[in-house]
Amino acid sequence: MLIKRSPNGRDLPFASEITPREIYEERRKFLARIAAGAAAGSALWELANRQAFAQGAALQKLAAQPNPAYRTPEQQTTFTDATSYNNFYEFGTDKSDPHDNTQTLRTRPWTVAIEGEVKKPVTLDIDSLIKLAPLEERVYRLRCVEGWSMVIPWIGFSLSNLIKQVEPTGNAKYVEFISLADPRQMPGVRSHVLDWPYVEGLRMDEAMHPLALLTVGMYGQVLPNQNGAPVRVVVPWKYGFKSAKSIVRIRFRKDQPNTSWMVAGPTEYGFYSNVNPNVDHPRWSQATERRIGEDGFFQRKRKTLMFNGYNEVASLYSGMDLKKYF
Ligand SMILES: Nc1nc2c(c(=O)[nH]1)N[C@H]1C(S)=C(S)[C@@H](COP(=O)(O)O)O[C@H]1N2
Ligand SMILES: [Mo]
Repeated sequence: MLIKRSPNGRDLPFASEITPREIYEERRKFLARIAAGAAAGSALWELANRQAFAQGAALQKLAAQPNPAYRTPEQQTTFTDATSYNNFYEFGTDKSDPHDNTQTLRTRPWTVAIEGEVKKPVTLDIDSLIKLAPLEERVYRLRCVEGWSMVIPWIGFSLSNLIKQVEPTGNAKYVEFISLADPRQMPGVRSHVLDWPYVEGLRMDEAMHPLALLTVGMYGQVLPNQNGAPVRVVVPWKYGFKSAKSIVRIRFRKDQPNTSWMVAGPTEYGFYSNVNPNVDHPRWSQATERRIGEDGFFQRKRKTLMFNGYNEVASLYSGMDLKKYF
């Protein structure tokens, strides 16, 4: 795959990603015909499948009611940017790797085990999980600790809907999110950049906050693989790495989980990781950010906002020294 680099080093979208929908539909029909015929299972089938994925084969539509409480006047990031500039280390560490490599991720069948300090532990099939509560569209900013941000129309429902159903015990003080770690589907898992599986976590009251979104789609469609299909969390007041992708296990615990990023760099990544312009990363400032899509010579630097602008979460941290609990 030829990747053109823009002068600032950011990958430009492939022309093929802006293929009109009719053309994807044709390609899909073509693929279905191949699948039905002798080519199925052959190298040709594999090749066609890979190519269709890389060219942005149409994703299944997902209906969701826009929730007016979670809108923003800011311009939304384009679908192309949101699906070609990603972090998903299970597929490689370059921003283009998730786009290029996640076609090997199999999102059906998929189950999520809900376990630990709950009265009703359960293993849910993804298709029943999606039906636990009405799907909403919520436009959230997501800011990466690296200093860039996007504005994305996510689809999902408050994680609290799921938590209430499994009835946490009095011992449940934290929730741990565990991503799939299958080296056959995820080539990056063979490298040692992080301790696999990818583990993230929230304090119970954070997880219960209505903003914390159990996410199954974006832009009116199911989640693209590179964005963490079939289910991830989005915690918009925290740095992006708290929003674990492709989750297979949600565990309720007494003690604070050891998250992958804390293990990788304890002085750089704390458990809370709230977006905070007053607490710099040891190697760079967190005072400003660049909005993906605004790149270019005259790119404007945006001021990073406390809690990424989601001030309604401030009361969760009253009395806490957020420099100490970074
Ligand atoms: N399992 C897993 N989840 C992950 C990551 C990852 O490498 N593996 N990267 C995180 C980081 S650093 C960011 S910024 C966001 C990016 O989400 P997006 O690609 O959908 O914008 O996903 C987060 N979730
Ligand atoms: Mo990130």
